Amino acid sequence: MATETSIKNNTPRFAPDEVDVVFVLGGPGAGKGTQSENLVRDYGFTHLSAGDLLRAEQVREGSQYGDLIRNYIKEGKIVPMEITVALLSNAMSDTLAKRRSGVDSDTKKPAKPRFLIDGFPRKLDQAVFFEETVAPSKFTLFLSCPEDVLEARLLKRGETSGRDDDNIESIKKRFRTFIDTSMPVVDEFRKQGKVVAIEAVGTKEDVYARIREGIEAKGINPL
Ligand code: UP5
Ligand code: MG
Repeated sequence: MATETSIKNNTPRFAPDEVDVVFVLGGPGAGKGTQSENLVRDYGFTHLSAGDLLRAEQVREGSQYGDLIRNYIKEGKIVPMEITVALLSNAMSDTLAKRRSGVDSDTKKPAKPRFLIDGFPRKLDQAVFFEETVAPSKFTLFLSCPEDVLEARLLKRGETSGRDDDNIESIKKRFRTFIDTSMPVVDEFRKQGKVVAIEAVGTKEDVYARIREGIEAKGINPL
């Protein structure tokens, strides 16, 4: 199990035989959150959205990072990884502790805990750091979708979402950051043969059917 020493020694906090970690990447609005919900239901994943964790930290009373996170998200910039990795790593640890203590024992779970890490890593150094210190990934589920489709989805969601970054100025900045900074992560994992790439256009159901086929080919079976 995890200790500070193990992190310093660059030994991952969670070993690959202990957990299955799948990164979910794709442009803003690609459907990472939507499809993750399906995967939780059918495959027993625990879904950890880096963006959701950051938004929760932003409004957490007593957080020293509230203003910083708010500004980064509005500008579509990537929050310093120490913050995000700590949130993700602690959420994984909490999930495993709950599982051990038998809370939630009525929900069906896979024998080996499965995590969907949604919207992370967004930068190459984050990918390296996470895999070295938290857990190596099994593969990355990459949802690809053209920008005009993404823009339409996000503007529509922006009518009701209340998200500070669902406005056209922030959306354009998020697109830029995704292309310049996050796509290299996908390209690197592709080189390693660790990407399941899915065309994320069409209905939510169509996209999900493609995802199921892709992940089952990688050995993730339904419950
Ligand atoms: N929708 C989904 N699929 C559809 C389909 N097939 N057909 C029609 N509509 C579809 O979906 C978006 C909208 O599209 C919804 O209304 C949905 O119904 C519809 P959603 O599933 O929410 O897409 P998702 O990919 O999750 O979009 P999201 O906006 O969450 O993606 P982002 O990557 O922009 O947002 P995230 O929350 O991950 O990050 C926000 C910000 O946090 C980043 O810009 C960054 O500033 C910061 N951040 C970090 O700094 N570090 C991190 O590690 C993570 C985030
Ligand atoms: Mg999301």
